[in-house]
Amino acid sequence: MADNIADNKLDWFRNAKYGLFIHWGLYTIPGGEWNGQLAPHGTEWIMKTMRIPLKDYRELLSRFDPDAFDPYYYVRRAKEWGMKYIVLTAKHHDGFALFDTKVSDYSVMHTPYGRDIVRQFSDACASEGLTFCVYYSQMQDWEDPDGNGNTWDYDPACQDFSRYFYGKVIPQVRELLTNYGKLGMIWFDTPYDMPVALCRELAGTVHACQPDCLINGRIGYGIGDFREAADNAIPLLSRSDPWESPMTLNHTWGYSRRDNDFKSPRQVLENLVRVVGKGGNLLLNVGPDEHGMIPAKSEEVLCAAGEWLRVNGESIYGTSGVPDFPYLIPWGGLTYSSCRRTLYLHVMHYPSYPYRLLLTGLETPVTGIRLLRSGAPLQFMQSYEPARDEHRLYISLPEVCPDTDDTVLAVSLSGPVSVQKI
Ligand code: JFZ
Repeated sequence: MADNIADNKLDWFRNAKYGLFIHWGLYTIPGGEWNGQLAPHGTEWIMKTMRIPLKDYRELLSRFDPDAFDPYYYVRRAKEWGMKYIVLTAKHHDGFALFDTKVSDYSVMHTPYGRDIVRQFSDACASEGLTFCVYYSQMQDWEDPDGNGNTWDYDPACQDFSRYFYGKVIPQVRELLTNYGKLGMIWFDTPYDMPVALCRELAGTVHACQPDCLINGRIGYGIGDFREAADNAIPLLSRSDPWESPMTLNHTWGYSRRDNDFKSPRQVLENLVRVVGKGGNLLLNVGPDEHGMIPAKSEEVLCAAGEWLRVNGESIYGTSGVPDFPYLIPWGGLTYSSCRRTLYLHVMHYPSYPYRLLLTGLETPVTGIRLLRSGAPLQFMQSYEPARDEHRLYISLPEVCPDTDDTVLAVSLSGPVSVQKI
């Protein structure tokens, strides 16, 4: 697996491993409920899923006033949690802009709050040394008569998408790439059946404004700088090209008054190890509430996962995809650093007596194994049985599990990792 060998433009992304996604907009205010009815899914889709007339949805402008919002709180917490970049929804599918756009009055500047939220995050990230990125929905726009998706206020037959594309998308993307400093990435979404020529033109606009600004895979047709996995999805096989998996903490991107089914810290770590072990980045979401605050449960989970990362970050940062082992790993997952010639075993299901772990398929000779947290050396036995063509590594573990969420063993190798193919 290529380990962080990448052209300069992608280096920061490959090394980041972990980012904070922020879904925030007018949909935050209803939080998944409208006139006593619950939105069927995705609170940020409430206008479409409940076919809310634009004249009613626009009323939310007068209620957008996040009195407790502090951008530095978000950026400092993201750093504490081990995240290296932030992706903020500058404009989601409802068409509402969190920035001071001159293209449309459908923005945060026309609310009681009246301040540029993209600007505040951009400044805070620059000040705190985090990479700032923006999400932009380039096809769906349920406010604009020529945007895709609002079939209950507008007649699709009368829509002229190119009028929307050249009248709103290109000018707003230029505003984002011109007025908010260096962006790490622009995160496009749901290209649907957008003509490939327009996707290429959009990419050209990004490159013309900021050549080093990455474009995610959802610009469409493989034009992006890296592949975007489906929501909450992890590829089966490891990949050497850069990719990212966007994930929710509960079941919705936008804030929800009802959905309290949050992933545990352990589930977050399992996903992080699986994604990083296959060569990807995990982009994990929070949906601020109407006061501009991070939901308490989100903070609790991300804080606990961040504690683990503070101690075990060596097994995540500076690693790359692990070659696919011949058997599923029943006790956890693997990450690998070629520059440190170290394979990290993430033990999430700790063995009972006799406290012995087995890894099958590793061909590279092992020179030593230690508990990452304490550095304590561990006894191990490595063997190869020709008759069964089987490489086995047995490791003796302490009786008391050092870390119930994920105990990391650092396996030092005599050379580049080599895995048996069966
Ligand atoms: C999209 C948005 O519709 C959603 O609101 C959220 O912003 C999410 C991050 O992105 O949802 C998608 C887009 C693509 C897939 C699934 C959901 N997909 O490719 O399976």
